Amino acid sequence: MKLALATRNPGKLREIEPLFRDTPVRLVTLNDLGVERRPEEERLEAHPGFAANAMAKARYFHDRTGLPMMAEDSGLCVDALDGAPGPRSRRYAPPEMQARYGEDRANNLHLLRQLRNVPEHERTAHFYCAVAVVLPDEARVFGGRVDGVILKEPLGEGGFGYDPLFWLPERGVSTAQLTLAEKNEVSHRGQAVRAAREWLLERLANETRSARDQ
Ligand code: ITT
Repeated sequence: MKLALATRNPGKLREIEPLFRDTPVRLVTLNDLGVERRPEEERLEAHPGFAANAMAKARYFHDRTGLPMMAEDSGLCVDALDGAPGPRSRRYAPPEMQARYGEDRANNLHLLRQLRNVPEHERTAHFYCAVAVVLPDEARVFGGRVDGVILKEPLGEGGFGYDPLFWLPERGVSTAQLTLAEKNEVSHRGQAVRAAREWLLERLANETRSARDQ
């Protein structure tokens, strides 16, 4: 089965691809398919919730390609900021800052500034990920969440986005200090993608069984 992955974020691609290795699902990316970026794509993520954004992206690219499509919307929710940046995580820092420092670094700097007077015990946060799968006859959304604490300075070189600021108390590391496989074991994305994968594999197994029984 061919499944297209509707993301233009290389960090997400790196994490999702290994989760489909050794399965009958063959992942193809928007790049592989030559799906060029259009300005209207920015408006797909205007909903207030992760699930609605993920579904909007999956439906949009399903309509554009005609292929089974998986999309995800994810972000960081900080308790002391009433859940911000949330679904606006990629566009959190002001555009001038993003132009000057690059997206991820600007967002991290901006977050540290917003939390500068917040003590350690109030810096709790979570990453959330919604994964939407759109097939010709059915659409589903799956969720995943990981809890942590926002550090006062960046730590680690791996991952992407806010990983250098996201501390996992049980493991005693930031998510930027985990290998790809370790991050997938615990992360919001790992959980949501595995749930989507199990559902797809179950569907495939049922289809094979009913084709055999006919
Ligand atoms: P696509 O829509 O093309 O998939 P995007 O980068 O626009 O890619 P989102 O709108 O879902 O994706 O934004 C996700 C942002 O949330 C991402 O840019 C990071 O800043 C943050 N984020 C999500 N998951 C993360 C993770 O595992 N580690 C660190 N930061 C993460």
